[in-house]
Amino acid sequence: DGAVACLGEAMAVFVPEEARNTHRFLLTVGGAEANVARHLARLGITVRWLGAVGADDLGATVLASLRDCGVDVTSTIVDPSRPTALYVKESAPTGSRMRYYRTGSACSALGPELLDTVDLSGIGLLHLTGITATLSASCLDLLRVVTNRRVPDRLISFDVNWRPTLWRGKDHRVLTELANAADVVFVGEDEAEALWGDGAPSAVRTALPDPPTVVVKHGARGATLLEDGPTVFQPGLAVDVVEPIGAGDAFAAGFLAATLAGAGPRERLRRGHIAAAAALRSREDVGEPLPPDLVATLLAADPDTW
Ligand code: KDG
Repeated sequence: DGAVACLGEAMAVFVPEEARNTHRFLLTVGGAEANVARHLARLGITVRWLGAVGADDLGATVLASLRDCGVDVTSTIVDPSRPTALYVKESAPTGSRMRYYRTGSACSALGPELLDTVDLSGIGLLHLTGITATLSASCLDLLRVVTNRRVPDRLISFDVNWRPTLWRGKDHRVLTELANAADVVFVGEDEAEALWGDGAPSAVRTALPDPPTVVVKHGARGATLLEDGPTVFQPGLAVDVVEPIGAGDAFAAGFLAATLAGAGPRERLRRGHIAAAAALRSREDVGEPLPPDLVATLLAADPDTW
């Protein structure tokens, strides 16, 4: 079945109204897995979000945004005793910085018992990220159970999503373990360098020998696909970057949608870059998609002209 489920914390996000922080913020929506879900829905994929929000206005905003994009939110847990998570894109000398307000959030209370209440039959791909592993001990358990309880015909995709502030004081080796239990793994070169001391694709393969598909992202330079068969490098698109947070989620969605459609290696990477471009051009996590005629031109272009 082609349906996808994305499991992880969706968040309210305050984004500065202007490029320079004027102390006026726009209320938007983020959370890595929820971002992937929104991109996938816009690409025509049947997708469900698995997670929790508080019984509060921020939770209602999160759910409205997911619903508006076409994401199925009927499995959402609404927890009246905990708040919806929030983060703020603060301006910092090096660009935006994420400040989290998520301790004790509704999603942090999720655990393996979630699997007793949601029906995953019909789900052909389950998307997870390393962020969930940091939210609480029960969330880590949930990821462990999900990745151990493998079902034939259901792929698990895992974006490492290294977030050093969330891992402070915790043992991040579990990230490698979880990634190795997945079928498709996304990792940035910089993340690989932080985790394994080397971001080169060959070093990533040494750290992650098990997943059949590993994508190493080299920022604006491009991405490398490691699978059975030849290694494929696809340069990225030249984009006037407004704000980069969320681009990795968009990339994952574009790549996964193309994978589900049976596209070849280069097109899968290109679809990732095209989706990422939309996110890079917006201050929000998820931007407006590129116009379809531009997408068609980009897909048809020679790899070296990107
Ligand atoms: O990839 C974007 C995410 O980093 C952002 O939406 C917030 O989920 C988030 C996180 O935990 O960093």
